[in-house]
Amino acid sequence: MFRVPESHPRYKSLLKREKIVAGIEAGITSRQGLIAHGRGEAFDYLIGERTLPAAIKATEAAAALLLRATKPVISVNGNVAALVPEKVIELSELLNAPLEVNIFYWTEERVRKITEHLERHGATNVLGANADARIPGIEHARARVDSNGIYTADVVLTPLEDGDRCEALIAMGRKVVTIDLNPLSRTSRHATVSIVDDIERALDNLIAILKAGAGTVKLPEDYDNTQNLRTIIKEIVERLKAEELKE
Ligand code: PTJ
Repeated sequence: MFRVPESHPRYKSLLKREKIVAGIEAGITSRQGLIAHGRGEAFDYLIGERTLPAAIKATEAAAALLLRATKPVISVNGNVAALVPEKVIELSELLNAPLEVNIFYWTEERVRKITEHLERHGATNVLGANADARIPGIEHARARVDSNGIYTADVVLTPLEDGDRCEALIAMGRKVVTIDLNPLSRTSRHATVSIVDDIERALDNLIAILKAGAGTVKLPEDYDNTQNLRTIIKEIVERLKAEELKE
């Protein structure tokens, strides 16, 4: 990896880029993953590269939903595997939930490489290589899921998702938690709980909330995803207006 000096004002952001590039070189991340990452970066710039108050509320709701789940599953794609392997493994241990490799730009080789990458980082329960079931209503490879994993899960965490699988899972009666910096994406709008935050920050917060034992949000009584997304958009607009005033 290109060595980014820690003193660089954009150190964290540049390091994430390096992880995505390394993921591509290792055959884990798709080349399209670079474009997806760039879109995420652009939203993060508007957000101010910090966790918005409404995103904390969403993260607490996600923690409540995942803790209440009888069979939670964490979906992992090429970007997630490159950026936060240790964090998804820690989350999977805290929730006793399997990781399932589920990718849009599917190749058998990439599924194997992502699985091995997660196992090298210590994961012991990685599904996806023997995807033997199909999510109805999806024509692309994301439909391929494990009958012991996403197919029979009650709550699925799908970070950095590309849209229609979230809708299809909801149509199957599943609850979906997503992490997506774009509050306007189809995934964000259709999920049960959308955390509009960078994956690294969101997982750090989620893990801290789970370790602390509880959040303040008790789903489903006091959580409304659409309302939370509206608040997120207001918080972004307020930040942009405040920036406008600075010289
Ligand atoms: O590994 P594969 O084959 O499954 O492909 C993965 C990608 C991400 C390439 C694929 O799912 C895709 O094309 O996704 P999209 O449609 O670009 O959507 C990804 C979403 O993730 C976008 O809305 C981005 O804003 C968001 N995003 C990107 N980077 C981050 C992010 N959200 C949170 N944290 C990030 N670091």
